[in-house]
Amino acid sequence: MKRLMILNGPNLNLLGVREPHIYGTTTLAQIRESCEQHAKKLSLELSFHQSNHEGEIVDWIQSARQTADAIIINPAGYSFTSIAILDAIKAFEGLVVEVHISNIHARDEHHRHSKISSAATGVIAGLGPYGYIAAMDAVAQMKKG
Ligand code: CA2
Repeated sequence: MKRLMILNGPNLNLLGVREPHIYGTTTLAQIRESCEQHAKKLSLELSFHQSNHEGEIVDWIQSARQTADAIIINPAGYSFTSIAILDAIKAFEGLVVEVHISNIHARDEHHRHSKISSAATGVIAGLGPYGYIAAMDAVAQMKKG
C-alpha cells in the first residue's frame, strides 16, 4: 500500500472561517475528511497534518523519508519564503505535489512565486479543495513514490 503524507502550512486551520471570498467556505476538517475517504478508495495509507510552525513542517518532511512514499503539501505562506522547507523537500526522494486552493498566479506579487515549486514533481493551483483530491489521484497513478 502506498503511504501518503499531506502537509498544510500556516493559517490553513482558519479555512472556511475567514476570507471565504478567496479560500471558500470549506474547513480544513472537511478537507481532511474528504481526503481520508478518498484515500480509502485509492488504497492509500494517509497521514494528514497542519502546522503554523516552519520547523515542525521541516520535521514532518524529514520523517516522511522513512514513513511516506509521497507528499502532498500546501505550504501556504511559507511557499513564498521558506528555503528550509525547499531544502527538506529536495532531500525527499518520493513524489511531491504542491497544492494551492487559490490560483496563486492570479494573485498579487507576494503570492505568485512559490519557492517550493522548483522541487515539486507537480503543482496544482486554483481548483479549490478539489486540488487535494486531484493530487491524490496523481499520487495513486504515478510510478515515482
Ligand atoms: O491558496 C492556497 O492554498 C494558499 O497556499 C493559501 C495561503 C496563501 O498565502 C497562498 O498564497 C495560497 C494562505 C493560507 C491562509 O489561509 C487563510 C484562510 C482563512 C483566513 C486567513 C487565511
